[in-house]
Amino acid sequence: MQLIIGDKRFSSWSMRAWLAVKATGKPCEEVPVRLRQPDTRTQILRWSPSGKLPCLLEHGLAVWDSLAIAEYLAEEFPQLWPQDAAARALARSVSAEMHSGFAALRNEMSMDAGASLPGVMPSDACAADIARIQMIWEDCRRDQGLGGPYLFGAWSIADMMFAPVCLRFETYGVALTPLAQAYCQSVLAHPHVQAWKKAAQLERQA
Ligand SMILES: N[C@@H](CCC(=O)N[C@@H](CS)C(=O)NCC(=O)O)C(=O)O
Repeated sequence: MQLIIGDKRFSSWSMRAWLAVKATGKPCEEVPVRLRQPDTRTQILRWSPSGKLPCLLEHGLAVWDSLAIAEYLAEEFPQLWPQDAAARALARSVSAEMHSGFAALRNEMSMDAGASLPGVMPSDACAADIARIQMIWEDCRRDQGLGGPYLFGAWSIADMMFAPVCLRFETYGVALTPLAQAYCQSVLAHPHVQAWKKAAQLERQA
């Protein structure tokens, strides 16, 4: 299996797929592509027909788009989603909401993993995104998160979808409710998130 990813500093979508691969424990070759270079598009199109990363390659099959990759992996590793059907439906809902929404947050607080950039004043739209994300986290943690520190107790695709948001909140010093802050700390302490952040910091120094 190969996972084609963008820079660990910047590529939040790559991070989500990478976390899903890591959670499977399956051997996987990482193929990095530098973003923001003159030949980036050409390089990406060698692998991914959408011209976007991440892209997973296995058995001659290309799977692109972070959520499609997570779903592909979950067919073989169903433990990536919560086991209870109702919890799984909620986990899919919040993952899809993350995947298709929060444009203001993504534009105004772009990911620079491990950087410290406090002082950005969010627009009303960005503040609304931040409030909605905290509402999602509080609802999931309250209703489903009893068995562990994550949204549905155990580490799941839903947490992987929000992990880059936790990095952004850390980078931009976003003030959070106590419950959201505690959840964010749990995600940031996850060993796979730590590993991604460390690699991003090495990229910054290179
Ligand atoms: N919906 C896609 C979004 C993928 C995406 O926008 N990837 C960015 C990197 S984070 C990309 O490949 N950009 C192309 C470029 O920078 O040229 C997903 O979930 O994977």
